Amino acid sequence: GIPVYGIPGTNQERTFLACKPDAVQRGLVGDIIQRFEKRGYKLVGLKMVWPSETMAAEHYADLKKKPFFPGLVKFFSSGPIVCMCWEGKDIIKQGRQMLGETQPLASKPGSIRGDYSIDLGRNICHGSDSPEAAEHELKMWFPEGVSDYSKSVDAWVYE
Ligand code: IDP
Ligand code: MG
Repeated sequence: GIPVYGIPGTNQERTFLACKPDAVQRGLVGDIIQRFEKRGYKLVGLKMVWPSETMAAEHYADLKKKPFFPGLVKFFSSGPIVCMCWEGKDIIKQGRQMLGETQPLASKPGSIRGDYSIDLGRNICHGSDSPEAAEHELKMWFPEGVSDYSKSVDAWVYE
């Protein structure tokens, strides 16, 4: 089979997206999943996890030196998150665009953050920002792997 992080640059590119604790609390999980499903992307991994502070700190390791890091780790481990692995053409970049900007107030209506959030520290979703990040995050959150399967509808999504 292919690696958990897929094959970047192909229709089997994969990314790690997560509904953060605020999205779970606010009942936004179904909507977030539906946006990617409806667009034609393939859900290949899905589970709920309550991150420990250690996992949260590892997930955001690149932000360790930022003043908001302790608050971020506390928030990310404050309740369960929904971990997702999505597959499809250009999914890493498209996923980020569908999320919106890091700052919800700068996010366009129609994006997830633009439609459902206001404050930076409550921006409801996470998405890998590069192929390297996707590989690291998918290995970290899906050590057991994801589901490799084909969908016959793909012939109606891809030309
Ligand atoms: P991203 O989630 O759009 O990739 P990052 O820069 O990787 O943004 O930051 C991770 C998360 O940390 C953001 O989604 C946001 O919730 C939080 N964050 C980023 N910058 C700040 C800040 O200046 N103050 C408070 N929280 C921040
Ligand atoms: Mg980031």
